[in-house]
Parts: sequence; structure tokens; C-alpha cells
Amino acid sequence: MAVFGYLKESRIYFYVLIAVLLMYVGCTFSQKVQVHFHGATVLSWKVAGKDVLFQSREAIYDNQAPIRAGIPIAFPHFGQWEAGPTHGFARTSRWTLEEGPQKDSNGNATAVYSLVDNEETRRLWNHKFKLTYALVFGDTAFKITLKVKNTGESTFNFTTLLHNYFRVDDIRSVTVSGMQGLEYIDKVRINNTFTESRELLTVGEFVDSVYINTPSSHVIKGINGGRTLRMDKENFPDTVVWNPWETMSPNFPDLGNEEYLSFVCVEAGHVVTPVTLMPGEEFTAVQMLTL
Ligand code: TA6
Repeated sequence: MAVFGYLKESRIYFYVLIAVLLMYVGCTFSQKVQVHFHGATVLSWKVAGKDVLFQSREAIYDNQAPIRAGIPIAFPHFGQWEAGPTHGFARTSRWTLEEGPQKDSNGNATAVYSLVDNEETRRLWNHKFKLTYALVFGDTAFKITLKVKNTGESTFNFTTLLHNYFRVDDIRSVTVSGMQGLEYIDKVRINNTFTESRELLTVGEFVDSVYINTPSSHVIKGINGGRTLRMDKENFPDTVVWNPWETMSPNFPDLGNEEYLSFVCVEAGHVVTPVTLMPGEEFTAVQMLTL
């Protein structure tokens, strides 16, 4: 009791209390990185003190709604889903911190989150699975490895995507490389398919485009603080580009006025052709972000 008494008197008690609270509500690696247990949503990634990711000032943190910030995870279905919530249940489930946060041998901050099937997920989608979400944060790079394992007795199909919200200085100055010559599904034009003619994408209106079989790298210019971000991806063959613009922003009450000007969604996904996993099989996809 004496130790507890000492702790109670000292500042250590205060810090321990804060750490416990943060671990319950979310998991703050450091002032550079914040991850919320709800959806294993990476809320913030700061480099040189400036956030690379966007958090809506109206985002909801009730452990029910998806958090409009950072990197929500779409699984087992990207987009509207007749079996359950849009973009699936992964981003509205409470994940488990399996490893970390800790420093690896290279001094990177690392953590591994996981989500396994439960009564609620099976009610919507009657399959057994384990998702593993490994995060590695370096000084100017952030690597995500997403694994999906079929732990059941039946084969299942899924689509998945990292719904990246990147903070930008002004959406009207953003460019995204790597789409020229590709086919894309334009959800603004009743899901018709078109071929992209531009070498660099720009955004000057409501855009919601699913680019098919994209290259393994994109370069996004105009990131918060006049910076350029490179996205490298493995086994995420498609890339979604979205901004609601002024026209569609009123449809999102968890998005503040004019906030559409401060973010672009460039999303690495496996969404056009579903993944088929037989019992015991595992899917692995990687996204590397580098400033
Ligand atoms: O990734 C683009 C998109 O599918 C858009 O169609 C839009 O719905 C956006 O995601 C946001 O979806 P949410 O369910 O997070 O409001």
C-alpha cells in the first residue's frame, strides 16, 4: 500500500492514469502517432510536427460510428454492402493490440493489431477469419501490412481497402500520379467506366473514381506543409480517389464546413476483383507511405 501511496502522491500516478486512459480510448504511440482501438483507425501521423493524415473536426468518437479520420479499414466489403454497414464491419469493430507499441531494432515504432470473427461479425458475414494489422512508423515512412486469414472451414470472398485521408494544404493544388491510360469506374457518372487521359490527376469538383490495376506507386503532391508523399503498394491492385467537394459535403455530418478543401482520399485497395480465400489460406497486402 505504501508503494501505491507513493504513486498516488507522485506525478508517476498521474502519468500512469493518463497512459491507462489513452490505452483504453486509443493507443498513442507518441506525439507523432495515434491509433484508435475502434477500427484500429490510425488517427494521426505527424512528420516534422505536421500531420500527414486528416482528421475531421466533426469526427465522431463514440466507439460506434466509423471515425472520419486517418486510415479507416474497409473489410470484408468495400462500398455499399447489402449484408451490413458500408465498407464492412472492420472499421467499426474494437480491435486488439497484439504487440507493442515498441521500438524495433531500427528504432521504428511498431505495433500489431488484430480482429477475429465474433458473434456480431458472424451475424452479418458467417465466416471465421483473423485480420492482422502491422504498423511500422519510421521518421518519414509508415508501413502497413494487412493480413487476412481464413480460419474457418468454408471458402469466402472479400474486398478490402485502406481508406487513406491525407491532409493537404488546398485540394485545388493537389496532384496524384500514376493513372494515365488506366480504366476507372466513375461513381459520379453512374459507375460507367472511362479511360484516364491525364498524367497527373487534379481535383476541382466532386470525384469518386475507382482506378483498376494501378501501378505499385503513386506520388501525391500538395500534402500538408508543401510536401510530397509517395505511396507504394503490394497486392492492392486498385486505387480509389475521392473528395466530396462542396456539392456532396453536406451529406457527411461528420465533416466540417469547407473541410473538403483540406483532404484528399487516395485509397489502396483490392476492390474490383474480390479475393477468394480457401480454409487456412492467408492474404497479405502492404502499403508504404514515404515523405
Ligand atoms: O472511398 C470512396 C467512398 O466509397 C465514397 O463513395 C464515399 O462513400 C466515401 O467512401 C466515404 O464513405 P463513408 O462510409 O466513410 O462515409
